[in-house]
Amino acid sequence: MPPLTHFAGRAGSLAKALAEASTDLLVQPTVRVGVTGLARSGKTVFTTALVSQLTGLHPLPAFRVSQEGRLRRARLVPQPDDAVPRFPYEDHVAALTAERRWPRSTDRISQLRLAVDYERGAGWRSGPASLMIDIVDYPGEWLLDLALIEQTYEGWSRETIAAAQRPGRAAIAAPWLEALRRLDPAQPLDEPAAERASDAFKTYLAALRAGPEAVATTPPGRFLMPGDLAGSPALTFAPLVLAGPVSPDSLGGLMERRFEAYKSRVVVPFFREHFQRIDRQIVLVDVLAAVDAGATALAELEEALDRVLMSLRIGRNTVLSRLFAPRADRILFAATKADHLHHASHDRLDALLRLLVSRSLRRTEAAGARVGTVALASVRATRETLVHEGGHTLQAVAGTPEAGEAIDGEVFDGEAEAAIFPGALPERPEAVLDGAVEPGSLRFPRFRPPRIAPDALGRPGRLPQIRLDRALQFLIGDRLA
Ligand SMILES: Nc1nc2c(ncn2[C@@H]2O[C@H](COP(=O)(O)OP(=O)(O)O)[C@@H](O)[C@H]2O)c(=O)[nH]1
Ligand SMILES: [Mg+2]
Repeated sequence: MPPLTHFAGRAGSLAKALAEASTDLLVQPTVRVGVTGLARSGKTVFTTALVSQLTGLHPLPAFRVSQEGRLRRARLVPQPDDAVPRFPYEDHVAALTAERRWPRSTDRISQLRLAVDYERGAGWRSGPASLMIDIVDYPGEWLLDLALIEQTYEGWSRETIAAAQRPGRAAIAAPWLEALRRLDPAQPLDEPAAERASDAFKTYLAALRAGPEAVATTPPGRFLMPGDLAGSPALTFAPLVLAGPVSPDSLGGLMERRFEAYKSRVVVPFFREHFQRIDRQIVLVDVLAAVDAGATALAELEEALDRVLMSLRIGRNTVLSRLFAPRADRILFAATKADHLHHASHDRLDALLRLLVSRSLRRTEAAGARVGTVALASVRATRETLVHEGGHTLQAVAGTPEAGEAIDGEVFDGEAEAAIFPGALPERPEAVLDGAVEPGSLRFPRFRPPRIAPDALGRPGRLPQIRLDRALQFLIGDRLA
């Protein structure tokens, strides 16, 4: 009997081994890359540029698989998730190359799948291989909502109203706070009153974003970036001044129910279905815009980074970490639009972002994932040049300012080129946070995308970029080794 048992045991494990080997063949190696950042940080341009560089097999020196000549083919294939809109790559790349205009902005999640064939690096497993890269572009505003999950309606109301009373916000918040005073949470449930309260709150949030803080960090994220929920009752709520428990058929009761529904129907599904499945995350940050806007905007940007890091590396012992432990093991923060600066300042821009992120890492006690920073331009709209001004030679950038852009009183027509000295970032990044850069002293006109010469076959040539190759190496280099 013993031999038979023994044999049966072996057969069982052999069958299991075979089953595992065959599922390995069926399951494609896949990496899910999340692209996020607040509105206008450069997500659409980054995703378009990334796909264009890979599918065009353009040389990317710091991206090892490309540098070593091991990249064979990259093509777009149907994405696995039917419920998520596809990222309209073809429209965006045509806008950039054929029309020389930036892609139109979008406010929702979208996705693409790239199938990459490559040659493995030297070693025992060398030979052809393939990797599916799923790219998910989603608004960074939605990450702000993670903070809501553990909050009650009462706590959220109190905190949001208190934040509106910060000294710098007085003027901006006044109309909303005034409207709040006229609302009684105990008043009978009344839909038009709920709508008015919610509209006044949304107007306040929009004014915050348009004001000197420039960066939006006050949740709910969908109020700033509604996606396909625009106009839905799920977004018709607002904080109220509460004096105690509210009855279900009062205005306060309605608001509380909507707040809870927002959490369970909007926030939780987003974190479960999208955020938690991301393997590698890039967070785009328009650092230059914040530097130029001044100290308040920089402070607000730091707060936004804290919140992003908190959602990416939720502390070990919280309720949130058990619910939403993210699996991303590499997080890259990227300062975008570096082409506005001469390359002498690119390292300074990187150093400034690194300083902001490291301060935030200390505050949030984030741990676990590898965190990197880079200063990049997904699409480089300028070239470098020198300008002579008052006996000095300055390191400048030249490009085509968008029609209507004005620099030193000159208004551009969208065709003429201009060389511009943008100003330089201080050598020590700390100096920026100490206010060494006068708000408005930097010159960052919006440039049109670059003119691209067609290649030998008449196809659109490659889009110039800055350090996009470094970003790719950090994000997925190890998966193409
Ligand atoms: N010069 C330059 N401008 C950029 C670059 N990336 C984005 N932009 C500018 O930033 C704007 C917003 O970018 P977009 O990708 O639409 O931002 P999103 O809202 O995060 O998707 C664009 O319309 C461009 O004006 C870049 O690499 N270089
Ligand atoms: Mg976009």
